[in-house]
Amino acid sequence: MEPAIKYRLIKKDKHTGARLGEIITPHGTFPTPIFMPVGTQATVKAMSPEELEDLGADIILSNTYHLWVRPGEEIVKEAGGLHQFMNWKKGILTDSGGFQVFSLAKLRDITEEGVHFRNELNGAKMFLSPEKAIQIENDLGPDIMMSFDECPPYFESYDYVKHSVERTSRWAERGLKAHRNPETQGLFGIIQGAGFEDLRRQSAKDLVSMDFPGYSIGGLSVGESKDEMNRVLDFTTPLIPENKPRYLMGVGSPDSLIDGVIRGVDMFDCVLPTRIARNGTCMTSHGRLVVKNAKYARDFTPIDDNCNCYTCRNYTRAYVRHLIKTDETFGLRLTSIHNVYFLVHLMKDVRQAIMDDNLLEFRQNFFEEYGYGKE
Ligand code: PRF
Ligand code: ZN
Repeated sequence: MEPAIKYRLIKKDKHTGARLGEIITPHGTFPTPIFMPVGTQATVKAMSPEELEDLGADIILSNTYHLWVRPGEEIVKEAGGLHQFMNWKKGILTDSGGFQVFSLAKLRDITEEGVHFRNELNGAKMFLSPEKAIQIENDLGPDIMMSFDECPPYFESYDYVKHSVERTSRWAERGLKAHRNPETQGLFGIIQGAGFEDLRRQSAKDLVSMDFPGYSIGGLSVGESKDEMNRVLDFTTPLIPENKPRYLMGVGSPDSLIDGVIRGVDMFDCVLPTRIARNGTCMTSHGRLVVKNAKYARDFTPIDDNCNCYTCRNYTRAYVRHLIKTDETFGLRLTSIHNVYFLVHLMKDVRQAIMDDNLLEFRQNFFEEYGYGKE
């Protein structure tokens, strides 16, 4: 059997753990390291698929949990799958719903079988298990699907995290057995273990023995410091076989992307660029810019003088500020396009820096210009 997802390693950085590669999916071949914008409800908020494609996005993330609750996976399946339903022709990855249930549902009960919880919309009782999550992901039809895992709070006890990691391994095995489309959809295993090195090692060993086509690193960016996240990445990415892609889940601040790449991460996703865009905050090469501020009322320059996105090529800070201040939806579109372009192109620059053997110098310059360390 030909696996649905393949990774090709193109170059290893001599000075850091960074790698240049490509990930081959049924909807195209994409360069890594890569940033994936988030389209939770089968739409990257405020943006059309054409806008996403024009700015260079290659693969987006969507959510099993949300699409299961509304409109229901059977409707998406009937539409011809998620690509067809939302008119997106490039890559799609879905998260399994585990993390969303843990972070959204207030009343939940975790058992060996799965997770019982109440639907936030109408209070109805719901149950998600490894088999159910895989069935939904098979029906949605993304190129890459996630195993059903538990993401324990970062500062849980060693004993709790140990039991949780062991259960996540059993859930991964059950998911693998339930997966019906391994030739068209690649299923990734998710490494957990909070900040405990031996538990991360155990989790990786269990999952690697199941031979997934890719591995995610979960349980990070959940309240721990950046130094702490980097410490965990330092010992976790080397546990993943070199010929498989490594995906750091839910991470998208520019500094964490660069520091993740340096530690060998190939894929990232985050709601950050689209979320902050909707309250008028832009990421720029000179740091964050709150375009709503009064000081931009008469500023007829683009959001970022180094940016070539649709927004920066055509509109000024003063105009975008006006739209955001008056709650015009076009304003949200313009800031969202800019922020997603910014991260997609940051990764392009990072890939070029790996190619040119100057990633550490790139990091130094970027951090200085962005203002990291000055806050
Ligand atoms: N597990 C899953 N999805 C996730 C996470 C996780 O640990 C995280 C943690 N940052 C984000 N999304 N399934
Ligand atoms: Zn721009």
